[in-house]
Amino acid sequence: MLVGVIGKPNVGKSTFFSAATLREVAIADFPFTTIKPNVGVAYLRTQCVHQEMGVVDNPRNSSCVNGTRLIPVKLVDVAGLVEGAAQGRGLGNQFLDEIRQADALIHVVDASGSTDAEGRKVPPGSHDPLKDIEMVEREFDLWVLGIIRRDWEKTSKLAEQSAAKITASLAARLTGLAVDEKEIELVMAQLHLKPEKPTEWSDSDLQKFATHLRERSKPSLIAANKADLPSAMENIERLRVTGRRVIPCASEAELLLRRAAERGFLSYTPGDET
Ligand SMILES: Nc1nc2c(ncn2[C@@H]2O[C@H](COP(=O)(O)OP(=O)(O)OP(=O)(O)O)[C@@H](O)[C@H]2O)c(=O)[nH]1
Ligand SMILES: [Mg+2]
Repeated sequence: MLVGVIGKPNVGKSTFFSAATLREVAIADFPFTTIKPNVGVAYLRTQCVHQEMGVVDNPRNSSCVNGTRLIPVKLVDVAGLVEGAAQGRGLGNQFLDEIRQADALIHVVDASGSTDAEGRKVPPGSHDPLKDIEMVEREFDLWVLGIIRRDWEKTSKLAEQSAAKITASLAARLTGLAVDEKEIELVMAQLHLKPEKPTEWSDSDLQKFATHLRERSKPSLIAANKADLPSAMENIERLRVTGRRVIPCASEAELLLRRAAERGFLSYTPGDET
């Protein structure tokens, strides 16, 4: 299981990553601190079934600590994304290549609104994090659209003339994104796109296709970070009403707690109620 940690620059992606994996990585209050991706392992907590079933377990890929099963999840923390990245701005779409195989995404946002669209510091509450979410989703979609559009005229004509399935050629070009034929078929049905007439699909159809594919193949949640700052509260509610899955977090505090626990200064297990 691979989870990509993505978002605009300077929102706390690496802090979140470090708090989750305890890996030491570069963290600083300016954009593009991270250039090369950081990879580490975090653990998902779940109740182990061995007690309920009255058996002695012997987990191979995870561990059981006092009845809590710790399931390893690989995280990849990448460079920040800015408007125009799909066309090469900022660090461009190189980072997108690093998360193409991700099974899911954690989209970190600065819920306190204290960084502008490019990740530079601004007074807390003066930037709208919803705009950042929309920008990152748009850039991701444009990148997928770029892959679909490449030689689209030729590919769609060829598929129609030879009765070869457009689904198969789309799956071949999207395989790097961990998208399969079944997902492509489902999205086509959802959008009422005729598989036998791809030359009739409009550009707006292709755009919707890219968005739906992203939503289906890269399920994501919003980590509403910097929730410790007072200006975050109102924004978190605004983000929630958009219907997205929003989890408030304070990665800096979490990282401090985990490091203190690691050094034995206090007892803290991530996910504990208190
Ligand atoms: N108040 C507050 N600050 C935070 C929190 N998490 C991170 N920060 C600060 O935000 C700044 C940016 O943190 P990074 O983790 O480097 O951010 P990033 O998104 O990885 O940045 P880039 O790699 O440059 O894109 C640092 O000064 C962190 O200390 C938080 O929960 N609350
Ligand atoms: Mg970083």
